[in-house]
Amino acid sequence: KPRIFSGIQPSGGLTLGNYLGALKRFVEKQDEGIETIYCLVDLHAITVWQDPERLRQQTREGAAAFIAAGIDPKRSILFNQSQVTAHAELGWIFNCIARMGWMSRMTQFKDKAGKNSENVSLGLFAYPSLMAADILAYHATMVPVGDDQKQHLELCRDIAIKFNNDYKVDFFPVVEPLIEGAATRVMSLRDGTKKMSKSDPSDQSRINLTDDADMIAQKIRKAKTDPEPLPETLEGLKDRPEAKNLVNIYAALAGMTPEAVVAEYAGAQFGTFKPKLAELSVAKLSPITTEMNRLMKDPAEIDRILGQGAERADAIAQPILAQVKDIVGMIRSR
Ligand code: AQP
Repeated sequence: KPRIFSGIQPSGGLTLGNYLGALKRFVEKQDEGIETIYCLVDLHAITVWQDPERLRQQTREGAAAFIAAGIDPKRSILFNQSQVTAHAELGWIFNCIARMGWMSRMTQFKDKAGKNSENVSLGLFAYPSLMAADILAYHATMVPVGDDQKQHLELCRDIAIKFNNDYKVDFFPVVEPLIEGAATRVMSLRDGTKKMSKSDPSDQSRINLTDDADMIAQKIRKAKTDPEPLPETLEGLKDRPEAKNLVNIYAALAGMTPEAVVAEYAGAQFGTFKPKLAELSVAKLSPITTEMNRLMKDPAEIDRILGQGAERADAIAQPILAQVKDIVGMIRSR
């Protein structure tokens, strides 16, 4: 039976990139009736130092965003990672399966560590092996993510295969990334070659799910573009990363293909297209923002939902972890 797992880091407020690349698709998968498990990955978030009070706040805000976007905590399992200890335990076992060389080839690690790799946390290096544990602790086979996570999911496969080979078992399934839709990589509004990111120092580079209508309109108006009008066909967006990004965002929000957006706006100037994009963004995002704000008024209720989700997640992960311990040769006598 197919089972979906995915997560988002509560390392900041969620962006339009997280929404289109991940959250919106989490909801679609839930609504298709597939078993869905979604997680605020707080253990991953602390691979970079987080202020404790803000981490709590961002985890609740993330949960509120999931629910406001359409995740139903009855139909999906929604929880924060640290409440289910199987993640950390299996993560350790995978640290002993994964190879240093595999990890050193991860582009996200190289990007985040920059020139300072001696001084980043050991956790940041091991990030992908914990991510493999997140998924495989549930024997999940499908993982909806943005394009930036493709390499980590290939590594997750490598870990599953090596575990199965090392212990001569057929235990962990092969995981399939679900990277689909018009906005698998939403780019920065200031630089069409950089990913839109929570941690970009410029707030103008991203749309946050907490931005109000005026802020969204202002950021889109100021978004970097070139002076050319929109082309007749997609081919004409080649080498125009900023223009292409805005078209892709429009397509994903409207539920259209990028081809259809270009066909509709062929020859239009950005002076015409940007207000339309702003209008569409506000129409799609402001109901989510309003609902998030309402949910955030009752943090105890959010914590209760996360706790219940964690119990359900634990019930799936514990038996799988117990089997892993048996396979590896660990005594379980209590
Ligand atoms: N720009 C993006 N376009 C499409 N999808 C994206 N995702 C992130 N940015 C984009 C997808 O969102 C999910 C959760 O990401 P994450 O929070 O675990 O970490 P991240 O990818 O590192 O996100 P950020 O925003 O860039 O955070 P920081 O700056 O803290 O690292 C993933 O499925 C991801 O693909």
